[in-house]
Amino acid sequence: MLGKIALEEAFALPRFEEKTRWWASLFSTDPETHVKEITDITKLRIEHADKYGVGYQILSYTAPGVQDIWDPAEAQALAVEINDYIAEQIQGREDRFGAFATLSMHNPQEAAAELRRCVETHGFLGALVNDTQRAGPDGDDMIFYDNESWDVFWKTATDLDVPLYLHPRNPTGTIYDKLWADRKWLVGPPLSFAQGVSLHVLGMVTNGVFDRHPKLQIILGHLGEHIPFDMWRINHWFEDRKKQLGLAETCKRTIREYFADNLWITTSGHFSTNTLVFCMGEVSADRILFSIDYPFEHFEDACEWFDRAELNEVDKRKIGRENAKRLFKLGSYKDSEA
Ligand code: GRE
Repeated sequence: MLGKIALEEAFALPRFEEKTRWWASLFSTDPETHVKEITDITKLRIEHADKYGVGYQILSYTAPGVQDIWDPAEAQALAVEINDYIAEQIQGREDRFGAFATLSMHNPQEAAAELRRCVETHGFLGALVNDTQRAGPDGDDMIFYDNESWDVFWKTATDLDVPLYLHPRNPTGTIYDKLWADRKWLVGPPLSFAQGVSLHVLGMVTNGVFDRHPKLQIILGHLGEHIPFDMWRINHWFEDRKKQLGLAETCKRTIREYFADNLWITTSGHFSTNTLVFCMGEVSADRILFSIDYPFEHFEDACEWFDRAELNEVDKRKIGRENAKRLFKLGSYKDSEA
């Protein structure tokens, strides 16, 4: 399929080359290529995209990014630097690239103001945040965005009518020491990423964020960070026990309704037709978006898998680009019929 749209596509600042190389050494089979790919913005990405039929990419700053910085002033300065950098890099290539804002999530008002600046002055299409914000004197605290102090931020996102991509980050500090240090191979894609994001987003569901902000749109990668698999069980527990659990007050709709109205999932880093078809059954093809997870994954693997997957053509077009055009209002996106 030509003209696919992809939206979990990472870049890094060239000045952090050493850090990028270290991260790549943990996760990549070819760290040198990874460093080149993640710091390139428009050359290699367009070559890959042309070869594999991707018309439009939404770029975001790599994990853990600003969520790893527990000093609030330093985090804010870095977010602004990243946003201005990527805006400049993709200028003139708006036919092929959009961007998500990078945000320091220490302070809801400040995060809201930076989101507004990025959308209004840079034309960004939303934000991507790497799970909880590290905070506190030694970075061991975690800020979740599921309590009422974040309402000002979620209101800004809905006023601006842009989605937020809730991306994982690696476990750190005490949580790492207690849960993961003795089983470190489970950090990242095998388990910890999905566990972190699913906890956070189900916290948003049960703490009433979507009831207070019914128009809010949140995107989850990796085919929904394990939640679709547990949909029946979560629904069963919440609905049968809502009153008993005291949940009826804060969580007025069913988990399936939040998925139909507020949540999207992408195929980033999860190229299994079996799992995709299963997710289509649980959340419907109307809420699934193609993505790659470049350069942690390859265009070739994602695109050849998707193009060959045995899906009906209507669903394939929805997942490959039409849903993204609808969510991001890419009406003028020219490659759509290419
Ligand atoms: C990511 O998307 O940020 C990521 C990593 C490390 C491994 C896989 C992955 O940071 O998708």
